[in-house]
Amino acid sequence: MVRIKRFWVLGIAMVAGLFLFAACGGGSESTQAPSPTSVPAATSSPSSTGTPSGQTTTAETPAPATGDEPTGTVTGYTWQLDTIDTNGAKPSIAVDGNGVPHVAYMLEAMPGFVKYAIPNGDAWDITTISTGYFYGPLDIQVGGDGIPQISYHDHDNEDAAYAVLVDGQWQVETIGHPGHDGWDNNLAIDSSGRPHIVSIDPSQFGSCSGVEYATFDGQSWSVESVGSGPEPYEFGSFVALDSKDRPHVVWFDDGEKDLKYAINDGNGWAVSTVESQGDVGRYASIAIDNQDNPVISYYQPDGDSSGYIKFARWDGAQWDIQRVDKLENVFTGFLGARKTSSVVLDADDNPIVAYSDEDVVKLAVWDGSQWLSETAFTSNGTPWGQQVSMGIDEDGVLHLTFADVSAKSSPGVRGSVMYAKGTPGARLAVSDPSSGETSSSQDSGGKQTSGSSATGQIEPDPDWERNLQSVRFDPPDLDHRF
Ligand SMILES: [Ca+2]
Ligand SMILES: [Ca+2]
Repeated sequence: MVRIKRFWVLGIAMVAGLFLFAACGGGSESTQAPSPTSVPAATSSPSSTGTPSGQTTTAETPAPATGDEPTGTVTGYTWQLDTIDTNGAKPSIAVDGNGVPHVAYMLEAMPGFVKYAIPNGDAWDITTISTGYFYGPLDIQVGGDGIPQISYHDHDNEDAAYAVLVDGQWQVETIGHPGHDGWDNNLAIDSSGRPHIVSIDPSQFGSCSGVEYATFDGQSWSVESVGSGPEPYEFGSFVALDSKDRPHVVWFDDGEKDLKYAINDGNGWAVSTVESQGDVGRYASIAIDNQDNPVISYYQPDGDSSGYIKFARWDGAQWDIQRVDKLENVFTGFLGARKTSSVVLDADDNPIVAYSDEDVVKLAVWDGSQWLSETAFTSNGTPWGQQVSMGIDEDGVLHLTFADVSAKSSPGVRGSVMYAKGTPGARLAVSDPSSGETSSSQDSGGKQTSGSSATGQIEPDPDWERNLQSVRFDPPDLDHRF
């Protein structure tokens, strides 16, 4: 009966959505870019590490020593693959200050679960945090205090949910707020150890609120609209905090088919457009560099099942946008792609992007002048979940989690939750960027095999443009709100 009721509710929501545009006033003024004002002080000096430009160039990589077999891969990473759990979906990962990966994953079922895993020797310690009817993506982060926190959508309570590990016990609470909200959850932890959660109060359930932002002051939660206007779930939302704890938020504007960005400098949200040409900006991931400037990876469909992974970097004055790679086997929709890419920055602020479709999990590394891309894992008949989450530790080791999908039907997908560790090492010489090279890397999991490697010579983007809209940042210092 619960199942019948749920689908009935979904049906009502879909009908309600037809009237939403008018109900919300049909306006999208709140998504207009703010008037150009000052450039953030923190970005006045450009990165010294080679800001990505819109053009690709050939690396001047020395040839391998004569007579030696090249070791390593194009990107230089050696991979170890491990299965965390054979029943789960939509995992997320965070790496603590000791380089230990913390993984959260879920099952979208009635009942489903949210679980937490950390390595213990050669195995994983797995804890069930909550059981019920939940939807992903969820997110996990670890604060500077080493405490893991998780956020997700509680479909029973129709709210965002939050869990934190306190004295060895998980404490779970829902973040009560009007609307069937808390979808497409993403979490950041500030310098005080407090959570900042961005999620969608979706138009499918009649809301005009769209992207919502929740904070906790130690006593209670506050939830506010970022100013997106009405948005559906399915395309993700992502938040990162800079060194001043200012939240930077990205999402896909489904009405305009644009990639949107917002920052709150303490005086409210300033919303602007990162890229607007064509249908662009789904499943965005954001990170903040050492200059407090945002970098974003995202997806641009190019047909029903293919599209580009793109990358945008705020260089202090404008967004530099370029293509990273192309995915050929993307399945979209309610049971399809979600967090298709994940971006991190290395110690030199060079971006590293992991991304996935149903066939491959790939990695692209910006080496200062070009993207080096490589297939880390290829599916062996069971499709990948097209969702990857990545962290980087202080040694530059990459920690990835993703899942395969052995069953795909409502209410959700399920399969095996994987963990991959990428240890940096020697990069292969890049002799001819236009032709792919093949190499192999370790495959400790035995289930999937590593595949081809190539430099990232992606055809020029005909839609490429520099978005000259300034973003209102300006505060010399942000008073911490806590
Ligand atoms: Ca609610
Ligand atoms: Ca709400």
